[in-house]
Formats: sequence, structure tokens, C-alpha cells
Amino acid sequence: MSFGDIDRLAVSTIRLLSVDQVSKANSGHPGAPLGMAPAAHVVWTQLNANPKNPDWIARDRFVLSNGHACALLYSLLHISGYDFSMDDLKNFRQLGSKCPGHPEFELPGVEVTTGPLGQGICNAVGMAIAQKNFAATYNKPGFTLSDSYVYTFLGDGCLQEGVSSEASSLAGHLQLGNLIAIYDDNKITIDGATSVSFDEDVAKRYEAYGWEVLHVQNGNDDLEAIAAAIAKAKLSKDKPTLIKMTTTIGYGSLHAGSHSVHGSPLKEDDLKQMRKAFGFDPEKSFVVPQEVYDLYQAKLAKPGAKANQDWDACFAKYQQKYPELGADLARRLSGELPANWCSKLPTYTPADSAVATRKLSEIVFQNIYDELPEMIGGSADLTPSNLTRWKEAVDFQPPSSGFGDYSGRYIRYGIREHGMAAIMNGISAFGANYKAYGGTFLNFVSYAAGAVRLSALSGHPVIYVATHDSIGVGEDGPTHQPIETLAHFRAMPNLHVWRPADGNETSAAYKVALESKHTPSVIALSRQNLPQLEGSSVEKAVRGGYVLQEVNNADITLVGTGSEVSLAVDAAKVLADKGIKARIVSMPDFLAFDQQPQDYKLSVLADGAPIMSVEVLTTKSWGKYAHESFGIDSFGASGKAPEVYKHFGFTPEGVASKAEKVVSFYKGKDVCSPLNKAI
Ligand SMILES: Cc1ncc(C[n+]2csc(CCOP(=O)(O)OP(=O)(O)O)c2C)c(N)n1
Ligand SMILES: *[C@@H]1O[C@H](CO)[C@@H](O)[C@H](O)[C@H]1NC(C)=O
Ligand SMILES: CC(=O)N[C@H]1CO[C@H](CO)[C@@H](O)[C@@H]1O
Ligand SMILES: [Mg+2]
Repeated sequence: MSFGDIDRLAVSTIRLLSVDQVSKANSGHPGAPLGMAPAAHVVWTQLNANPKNPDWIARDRFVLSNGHACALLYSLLHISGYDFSMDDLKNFRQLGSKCPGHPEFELPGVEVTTGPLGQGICNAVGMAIAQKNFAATYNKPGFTLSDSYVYTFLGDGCLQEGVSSEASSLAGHLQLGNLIAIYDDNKITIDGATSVSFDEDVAKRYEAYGWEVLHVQNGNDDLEAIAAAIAKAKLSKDKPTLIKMTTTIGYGSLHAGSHSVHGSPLKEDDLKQMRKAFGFDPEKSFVVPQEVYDLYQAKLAKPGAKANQDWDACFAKYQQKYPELGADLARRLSGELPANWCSKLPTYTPADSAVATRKLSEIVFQNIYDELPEMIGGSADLTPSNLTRWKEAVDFQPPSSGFGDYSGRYIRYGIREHGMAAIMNGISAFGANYKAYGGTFLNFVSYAAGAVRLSALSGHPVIYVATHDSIGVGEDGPTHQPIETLAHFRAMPNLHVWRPADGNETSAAYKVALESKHTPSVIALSRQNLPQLEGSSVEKAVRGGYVLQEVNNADITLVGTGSEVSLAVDAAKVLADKGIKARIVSMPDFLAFDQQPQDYKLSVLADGAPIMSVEVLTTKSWGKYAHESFGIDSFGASGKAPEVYKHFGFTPEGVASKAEKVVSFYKGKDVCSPLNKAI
């Protein structure tokens, strides 16, 4: 590839347009865009993408893992003809703007939300996994429906964060040759020189992961060298590539090479000298020469639109030649699940035996995997105890490994919970309605919290299969027993946090989780066996909370989740013997319940009798629903599960005695449901 004056003009334009956004907002990060503009230009002028159809499934992906450099991304999106006007750029970082302080998933052409360092590179690994699976599933001789690349930019920060090591190690194992990562080796972070804390040889580390590693000595202006490295990376079919690109942070600024240009807007005099040095009018901001727009039309927008058209024609023929696969893919691209898929969800009767909900979850997988080819998941090395793999599953593995192939839908994540979660977000963001799930102990979903937060914030409907959900784990002890975990996740906006009590409720959790388009789910599952509850059903449980046992003139409502619902049922029997009438509410998911109409909610958590929650977790999340809470506000204990339950008073008699206290305390008082509120 050869470059001329027009390319240099384009690079200068991108640099200036990026720093202009930051200066106008008087907030943001000019340093990285100045250093990475040349690489951005080289990548984007060969990106196979259609700005008029940003969701086109066969597009190349571009992930800005160093999300603080987003002014660079907005410049590229604008120049390439995505729906980003110059006025949008002028509103950088303002309330309601299309150019927020960090890139957000819902914006046209923005592949994932980035900003928390380290996440983007992992999302890129997830997209590369999804692309391989997509291609292995749908490509046929003469019909290449997907052969795209995933490009990601990342900085020192992303490489210091541990999560990137988890995902990069897996990417090397999986031989993801479709992944090209460009590392902005500027040796600067906020604190100053990286030498204050970061001495390792990153290139050797990535070689050890099984990556191809290339070095561009002069990323500031050697477009040819950058292009040559990318060309070489594209030839690396069975290894992901890291291009270590040495740059100067803030290139062109008076503060180039210093941490002061990382996150402080350039001052007026600096802007002027830079514009002048780049051959622009020093007085004018937000300038894009027509030749630069034309270049991006010629190199990206036009060929991208044409490629999208050709793809549409190819897919039309494909649907004739491969009607079944074609219809399946068309359905997935429309974002719909197969009609009647949920008839495959198992239901149970009270006569069915007691089963651990983690086992019930496995039965769900077993029943639906064939129906839903978009389901792709795995676990963080807890396959046998987490029960996340259906019997016939093929592992997603490079064919040469002998362990599986890329059409496989079961991913061996290794003991990398955080990496797994961030990869799931990337798989989901790839499109084609991929439903990513990942299993680990509930307690270790907290290890992945940084990525769970981004699932919820971005609205990736991924599923965390979270087994061993309480002190019911027993002997493994307090290190493995969740206490605060659900309170944390329940406090997170846009996250379903299920704790099903039996088989019907487990099916309900998966029904809502899989049908959800913009909300992720944590499904907390028990290690111990739980009875099938008289009165449970999928239809009731999908509402998040429902009356399991009604009584007239109740003295108390006991509300519980998961393993404590059957405990509450047993406690109600003890209470009945003492003449105390308890009604039972099961509340497997707060979010689904919160979304119900107020009159329904009040019919469940009703006025007239005190409400006591029963859950072997912290009481902290119950204030909104219960007058009183019986829980565990300390860490757990090691011992046999039934003994640990007893130790904390979670027996039918223990629950009944707390309930008695509550009943006598509220006796004669006018009791109003906590759901009645002014605001
Ligand atoms: C997880 C996380 N921790 C901390 C930050 C705050 N932060 C933003 S940029 C940055 C420094 C990043 O350094 P580098 O990746 O080298 O970027 P450069 O300064 O070269 O642009 C930090 C610590 C963050 N965004 N995410
Ligand atoms: C589960 O749900 C089905 C149908 O929704 C119902 O017939 C069955 O009785 C329920 N099982 C239990 C244990 O209540
Ligand atoms: C079946 C089962 O529960 N197996 C194992 C689950 O995982 C933990 C590992 O931490 C073991 O203690 C269990 O034996
Ligand atoms: Mg840096």
C-alpha cells in the first residue's frame, strides 16, 4: 500500500478534529488520538464496513479499548459518513450528546462501550470467537457469509489490567487469527512514565500467549510500516496479532511525550501552533477538507456499501440453496427466537423429586440447545459441578487442537471469570442474536463484576449461570459462600438477578433471560436439592414475585427466594400449629417484579400483615419489600450444609420463632405494605 499527501492531510485532519472536540468541551483526552491517528487512518481506509448500515453482520469490527481516546473514534465516524454530524462533534461530552465522554454501545458505528480499561480488548476477543463460530456454522463453498477481522486499539492501561491477560491468553490458545490488536506503546499513563510501574516485555508476554507480535518503530508518521504490519497480521491465520506501535503521546503538541497531554485539553496557543505546523489555518477549528471526505468515500463508504449489497445478493441465493440454515440465520438476524421455543422448557409437578437448581439448569440446557443455535457458552473450569454443558456439546476449539472445532458452542474459558464475562459481552455485541452464557460459582461472579457492570450498562443480554449460591455450599466455607453478592447485583440497574426455588422457577428464569433483548441476567442456583413447590409455575414466576400460598386474614407474609422458599413453607407449618397464619411469597427476581403494575405488586406484598424476608444472604437488599428481614449479615461458616443452616438459625423452627416475634411486635398496629410510597 502506498500513501501520498492526501493521506497525510487526512491524518492531520483526524488529529486536529479530535483535539478540537476536546478543547471545545474543555474536557477529554487529546494525547492518544494525536498518537494513534496514523494507525486509525490506515485501519479505517481498509475497513470493510457500511456507514449506512452499521449493523451489517459481515462488517469488520473496530474496538477502541482505550476508550478515553474516543474523540478519535468520533472523528473517524464523522469523516466516514456514519450518522455523526459536525455539530455532534462540537457537542463532545455535553449532556445528551451523541459524542459522550466514553464510547457507548448504542451509538451508530460504536461496537462496544469502552472506558474501563482492559474490557475492550476482551470484547474484541469475544467478537473474534463469535466470528469464527459464525463462519464455521454458516459459510459454505462459494458462499462466504463472514470473513471479517476484528481490530482493536489499546494502550498501556489495557495491558496492565489483569482482565486483558485472561482474554489474551485464551485468544492465543483459540488461535484467533481474525484478531488484530494495535498497542499504543507511548510509555505514558496518567502518573507519568510507565517505567514507574510497568517494566515487562509486553511483546514477549504476547508471544508466550501464542500471538504473532510485530513492531512498528515509528507509529507517529510511518504509514507504510503500519500498513505493512497490518497486511502481515492478516496473513497470520492461526494466531492473533499484537502490533506494538511505538508512538509519542500528544504528537504535535507543545507537551508531546508528557503525561500532561494525556487528559488535559490543549490551550489556544498550542492548538494554533499545531494547526500551523500541519498546514492548516491557525484560526480555524473543526475543519475537514473536502478531499478528506472524498478519500473516505472512495476507500470506505463506497466499497463498503457495495460489499453489503453483494452480501445481500449472496445471502438471497444462499437461502435458496440452503433453505434450513438460511431461514435459521435470517431469523437470528431479525433478533427473534424460534416460535414456540419455550415449549421445550421443562416443567415439574409437586410429585417430582427434589433436585438442585443447578441440575435443573443443566436440564434446561439439555432441552433447548438444539432449538437455539445462537446459544454459545461455557464455564470457568467448573463444568462438572456447574453443569453448564449439554451431553452432545462440541467444544469451541481450533480444529488442530483435536478437542473440537469452531462450530462448537461450548467454550472452555479456563479459570478466568472476569475474562469470561468480558468475552461474553463481545460475543453478544457481535450480533446474530448470539446468546452468551458463562458458568461459575455465584461468589466468583463478583470477580467478574467489572464486566457484569458493562453487560448491564450496555444492555448485552448475556447470562451468568451462578451456581453454589449460598451457605448451602457447606464445607467449602466462607470463602465460597456468597453473602453480599446478590445485594450488589440487585443494586445494579438493568440486571435480572434470579434465585429460583424449584424447576418451574428455573425454567422461568431462562425464559426471561433468553427472551431478553437488552438486559443481562444472573441466575443463582443451589448446590443442594430443593423440592418442587406446590403452586409454582413458569407463568407466575416470570413476574418476578408471586403468592405461592395464600391464607385469609394472614398474620404474616413470609417472602423468600431460592432454597429459603421451601424453608418458609415448612416454617408456615410450624406457625400453623401455634395458630399463626402465614402466607408465602416467592420472589425469584426483583427486577421482573419491579416492572409489574403496582396493583399486582400490592396483591403480592399486601397490606394488613407484616412482611418478613427469609434469605441466607445479607438483609441489605430487602428494605423496599419487607418490614423485617431474617438473613445473614456476617460471613458464613465451614461445615456440612445442614449444620451451617442450623448454625445461622435457618430451620423451620428458627424461621418460625423470628416470625412469631414479628407478629407480636406488629400486633394491633395498622400495617401498610412497604411498597406504598410517595416517590
Ligand atoms: C479500569 C480503569 N481504571 C482506571 C481508569 C482511569 N484511566 C483512564 S486513562 C488511564 C491511563 C491509561 O494509560 P494508557 O492506556 O497508557 O493511555 P494513554 O495515557 O497512553 O492515552 C487511566 C488510569 C480507567 N479508565 N479504567
Ligand atoms: C409447574 O408448572 C406447571 C404448569 O405451569 C404446573 O402444572 C405444575 O403443577 C407446576 N409444578 C409445581 C411443582 O407446582
Ligand atoms: C459435584 C460437586 O459439587 N463437585 C464439586 C464442585 O466444585 C467444588 C470445587 O470447589 C467441589 O468442592 C465439589 O466437590
Ligand atoms: Mg500510554
